[in-house]
Amino acid sequence: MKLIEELPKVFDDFGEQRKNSFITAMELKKKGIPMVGVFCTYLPQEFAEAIGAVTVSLCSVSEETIPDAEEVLPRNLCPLIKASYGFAKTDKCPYFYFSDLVIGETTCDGKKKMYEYLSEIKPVHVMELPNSQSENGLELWKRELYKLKQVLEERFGVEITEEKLREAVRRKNRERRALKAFYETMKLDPPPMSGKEAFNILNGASFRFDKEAMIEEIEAITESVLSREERMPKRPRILITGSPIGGVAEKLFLCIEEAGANVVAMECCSAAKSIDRLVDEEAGDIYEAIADRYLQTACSCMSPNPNRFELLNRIVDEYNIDGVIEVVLQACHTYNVEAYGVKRFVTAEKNIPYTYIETDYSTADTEQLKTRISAFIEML
Ligand code: BJ8
Repeated sequence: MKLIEELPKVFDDFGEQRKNSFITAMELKKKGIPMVGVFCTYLPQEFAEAIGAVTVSLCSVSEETIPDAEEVLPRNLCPLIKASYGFAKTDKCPYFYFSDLVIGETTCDGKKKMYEYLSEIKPVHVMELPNSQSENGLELWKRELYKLKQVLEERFGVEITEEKLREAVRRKNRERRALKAFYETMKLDPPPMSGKEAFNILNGASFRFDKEAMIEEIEAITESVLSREERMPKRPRILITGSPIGGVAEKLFLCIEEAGANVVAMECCSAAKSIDRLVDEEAGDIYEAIADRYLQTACSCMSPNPNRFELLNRIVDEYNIDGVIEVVLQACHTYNVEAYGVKRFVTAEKNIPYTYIETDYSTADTEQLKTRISAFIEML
């Protein structure tokens, strides 16, 4: 495998991948390739892949259209929901524009109610996600997968055979393995790149629509990162946990890195949450295997949510974490309520410092965050 010499450029390019793929999305549409817009890690992308569609995340990371969204949605709502709806409403998101179908899930209350308004603009299919990972929950989620299969087949006129589904499962697992191997390079002490660079790659990878090419690129980046002599300075090792951080990543990494710490792990949907588990490729019942894998996602919309604590436990040990920063988006009630349990687990069971910040997509609180985060990091 050829090593990449200009890694910083690759980190920057991946950071821009979301914007750069607009043109690719348009070209795919011209070729008649269906596009499925998604909002959540619970969505089993294998089904869209099995019909030859590309999936694209519609979770907005910019506050630009929040005022437009607030003409319909309440102000006191999660910025991710408002921003995503705002881009759809104003037709400013090319990925939403190109999506033939949007698939949502009944995760948090704000999101599921937002889908009702979204369906006035685009065809939307909402999957009924159970609230728990119980046997009943698994049965319900499995039924929802059969329903999804039917919806996709009817809309796109393509049959989802078991063979196609298993092929998509194998490819998606390869993708997860490649991303996980990349992510795990941050176990090195000191880490081989900054948290922001790692985040750029992970986030950007989801906007690389040619998945085979993406896997090859990620494997080459991992090799290159591992063989790199340059390392980050040795500093406290931070784990970020909580709500999705795409819309707050810029200010967050700036504050943490300026305060003199390295973000080495992210227990959020762009990182550990979405790549931690594989689907059992050998399972006799592939629907059940897919349902089980996705249902185990460690999101706070599950009650109880033991998998998040199991994942946090592993990350704290394996990445040698010195401090945990929990980031909760404004009005994200499930992460907000779960924060107490996370704090108790991190401080009492893992014996490491924890801090909590609540924020939104604006930059107005950057100075305040800097002060709070640097006080936390000083004490590590
Ligand atoms: S699996 S984290 S992508 S639901 S929209 S819950 S921030 S109030 S996005 Fe999520 Fe799926 Fe879970 Fe991941 Fe809170 Fe906002 Fe709701 Fe959110």
